[in-house]
Amino acid sequence: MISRIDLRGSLPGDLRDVLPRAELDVEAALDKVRPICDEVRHHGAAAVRELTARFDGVEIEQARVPREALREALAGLRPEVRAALEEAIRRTRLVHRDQRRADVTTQVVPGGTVTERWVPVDRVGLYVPGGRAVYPSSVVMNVVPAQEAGVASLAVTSPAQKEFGGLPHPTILAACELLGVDEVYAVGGAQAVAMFAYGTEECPPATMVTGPGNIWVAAAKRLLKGRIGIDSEAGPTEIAILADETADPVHVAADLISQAEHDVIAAAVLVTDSVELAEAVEKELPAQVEATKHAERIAEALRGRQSGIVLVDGLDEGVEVVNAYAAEHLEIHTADAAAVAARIRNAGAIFVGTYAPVSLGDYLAGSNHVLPTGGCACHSSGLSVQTFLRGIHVVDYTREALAEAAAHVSVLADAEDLPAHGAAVRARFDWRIPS
Ligand code: HSO
Ligand code: ZN
Repeated sequence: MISRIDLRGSLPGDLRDVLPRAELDVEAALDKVRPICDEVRHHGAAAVRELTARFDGVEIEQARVPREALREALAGLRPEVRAALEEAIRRTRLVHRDQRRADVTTQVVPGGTVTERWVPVDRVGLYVPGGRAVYPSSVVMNVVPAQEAGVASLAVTSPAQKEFGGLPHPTILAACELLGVDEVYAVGGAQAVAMFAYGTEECPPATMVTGPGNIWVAAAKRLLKGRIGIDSEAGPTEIAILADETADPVHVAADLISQAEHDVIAAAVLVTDSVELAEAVEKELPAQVEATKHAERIAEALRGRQSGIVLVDGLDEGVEVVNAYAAEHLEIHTADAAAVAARIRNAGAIFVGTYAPVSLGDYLAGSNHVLPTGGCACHSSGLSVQTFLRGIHVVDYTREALAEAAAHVSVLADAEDLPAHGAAVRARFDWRIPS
């Protein structure tokens, strides 16, 4: 059900070549997405409606979800789902509130200061996937950091669903209402990103678009990046587990399965130095898969070449492998899990020990679940308050402080053959400072 990759002996030079990984060809989708974005750019709301009819098979009169529909969705939400969402919001808010940053002023010289001022972007469009994946939890993970960053204008969009009368899934609407987001659109795919990027008669343009989506959403984000800020192009979800002989194969199998549940191209990777554990997990997987609801999807994900059990000689090699893999989620199931976790440099999020499964992080740990995939964890972080802030340097120098720097500025300007730069400083001092 899952392949084995035996790296015992010696580790290859470039580990990334031998480790399992899903490939998502966003580049190939760009050509399809370009005309869609152009239509929205030139024909606004009418194009959004037409594209929604074409791609989602839903005729909508307007993209904006009426306020009343949000209230009704919350009223119709099962009480236990409401309670769970409220607790998820509370915990996520706790963590993200602590991410807020104070402005920092550095006195560089007497009379010369630089302040880094953290300013939220003006308006954010949050994409929430629809279709097979109904993720109210992703509404929480996107909205909370934006709110805690102080973003003044927040809009959510999610695909129109035929079965819900052209509105997004009611649980998504209910989550928006719980979070106090009243600007919601029933638009999905590339046209949703374009709607936020260019604006339409119905929807003012946004400065930034965040949130996970399918390949068309990722392609539109790549295409329109620059005009809008984006977070990351979230690819299929990944779980890596680093485990030794102390790990419980039942837990390991259950956690691999939990993320394989997302998609047939989701990745589940176990890295271990214990052949006994590998064998026990190989035995455990089919039994657990068979008993679960989405058995076929999960089996396909586990069989796919993006998933596998990687055998290594020891924990040191295991750490090296998972650092090279840079998983979106990394679980550590080893004797001293916290010590091993401290040695991890590349991961979207690290889950330490038996009682911190990824599923906890998906909903209720307080951490964010919008995380870098496809190895991007070696250079990027997950969604946070920081995603929505810009650090603006505010430079404030007195006459004396500038005078003191003027000669150095002139020398460097001349060294770059940009003498007018030096002159701009000297102009304030009757040109008297020599260059
Ligand atoms: N594991 C997904 C997030 C998610 N799981 C949402 C369940 N719902 C990507 O981090
Ligand atoms: Zn998940």
